Amino acid sequence: MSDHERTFLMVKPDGVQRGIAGDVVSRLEERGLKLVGAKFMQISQDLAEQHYAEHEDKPFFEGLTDFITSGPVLAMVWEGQDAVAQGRRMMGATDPLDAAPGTIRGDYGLDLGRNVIHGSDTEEGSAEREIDLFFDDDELVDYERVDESWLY
Ligand code: RTP
Ligand code: MG
Repeated sequence: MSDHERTFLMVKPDGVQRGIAGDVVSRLEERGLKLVGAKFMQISQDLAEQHYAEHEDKPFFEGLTDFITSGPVLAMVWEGQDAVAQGRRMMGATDPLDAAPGTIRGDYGLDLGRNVIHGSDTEEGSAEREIDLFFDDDELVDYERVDESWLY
């Protein structure tokens, strides 16, 4: 268990266009994760290919990078107890059809491509790699949330 673990979570272009970004932020805040970095941005082709490098040999790679660069995203770093695994639980399964109601993808996802949110997976080093790819160290903010004594 890790108290102050960090994860990279991102509202994808479909989530931004459909006005769900605020709800995603609310859910993560209410769960007790702490926002330490956020950037509303347009992902370049180069960044998309680096971000999804693990999928570069898959048949869906081109569609995936086209989609993630198709409009602005809200890239974020969240911190908290077991933040990586908690983020994945709150996102739900990759395919919204399989995602449980109550998860972000289960409640809002349209299909396998338009599944609203990206989150670092639990593989060792994934979150650190993605945080470094999207954020400089000085873009992450160190502060205490007022309810922090309840969270840890
Ligand atoms: P993400 O990386 O976006 O958070 O999603 P994930 O970990 O749940 O799923 P991953 O296996 O990493 O796949 C990345 C994204 O690629 C799309 N995908 N398409 N056509 C297909 O078979 C297929 N499989 C995956 C999904 O949009 C998934 O979010
Ligand atoms: Mg993934």
